[in-house]
Amino acid sequence: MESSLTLPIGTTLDRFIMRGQEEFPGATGELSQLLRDLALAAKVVHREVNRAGLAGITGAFGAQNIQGEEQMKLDVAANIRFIRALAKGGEVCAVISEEEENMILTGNHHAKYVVAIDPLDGSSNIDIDGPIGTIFSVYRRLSSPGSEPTREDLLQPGRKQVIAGYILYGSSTMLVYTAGKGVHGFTYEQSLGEFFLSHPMASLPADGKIYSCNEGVSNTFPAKVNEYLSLCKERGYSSRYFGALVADFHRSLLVGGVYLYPATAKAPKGKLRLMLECNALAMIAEQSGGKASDGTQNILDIQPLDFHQRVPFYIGSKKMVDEIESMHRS
Ligand code: AHM
Ligand code: MG
Repeated sequence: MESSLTLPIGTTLDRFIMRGQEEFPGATGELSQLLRDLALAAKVVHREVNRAGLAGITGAFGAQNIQGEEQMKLDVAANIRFIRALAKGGEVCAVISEEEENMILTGNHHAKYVVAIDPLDGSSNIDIDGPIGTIFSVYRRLSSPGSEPTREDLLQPGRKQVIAGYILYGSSTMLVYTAGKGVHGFTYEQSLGEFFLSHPMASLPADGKIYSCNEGVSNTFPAKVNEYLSLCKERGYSSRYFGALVADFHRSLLVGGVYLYPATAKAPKGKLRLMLECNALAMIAEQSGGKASDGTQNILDIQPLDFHQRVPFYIGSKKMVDEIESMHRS
């Protein structure tokens, strides 16, 4: 048996992307470069997350985002890092971000791609050293390269994503993405400064025994959702909730389960943003055997009308999401 001292070092994200590119004759390498730009920004944010307490970047920034939510210093720092990386990389002509009201034009009018990003999700975990994440979606623009990008370039259903992914800053930092051919996870090796392939062709279990939601506000959930939660309890399922979507979803990806954020009294349309949080995870779920729904339809089929549009969100093991949908129908 091979000693752990001599195990091969593994496949870096860069090498994996290059191999993937070779499968598409005629590929120009722009998407590969875009992914590398995101990975570079992820490394910088990883560093900032890890020393946040020392570098004085925990706590509130002192301003609110356009939804009136308090911005944390790390929210603002991550937003700058990712947008700068995408603008400098040159492959993206426009970006929308949870932290920005309007579309940001990068100045690269000749670029073919647009990006929707939540630079730092689960902000309330920053100051307690809990897991947080970055969520991103890449689309091919609809307008002609060379012209000024339009709102419609971004307002595309999740089905049109060419790449979707997330970065989880947890007990280790992981980058998970799909380009439509399965889902692959990479773990960050800090001392080498590289993401290494650790979860090739991840498969989200078809069924699970964990449900994940903010039960503290369940008295304002729709009755059908509470019926489902009662069923989970009758079956002896476990409840787990980080309060950070990426971390809660990542658990489902690895061991199965369902995450629920229905409409509540405080968030009558749901809390999570279709374009900035839900679509990317929905594509990853589908590509790994899972499913995402708003209770009545597949998240990926919803035509967005607004960059910051919210939806009720159910995601995870297919059987569990199907059951939630059928309870909504009944
Ligand atoms: P944020 O984008 O302001 O961080 O909010 C999104 C987060 C999700 O990551 C998480 O699942 C959810 O909000 C938690 O909300 P709540 O505190 O209402 O349970
Ligand atoms: Mg968010």
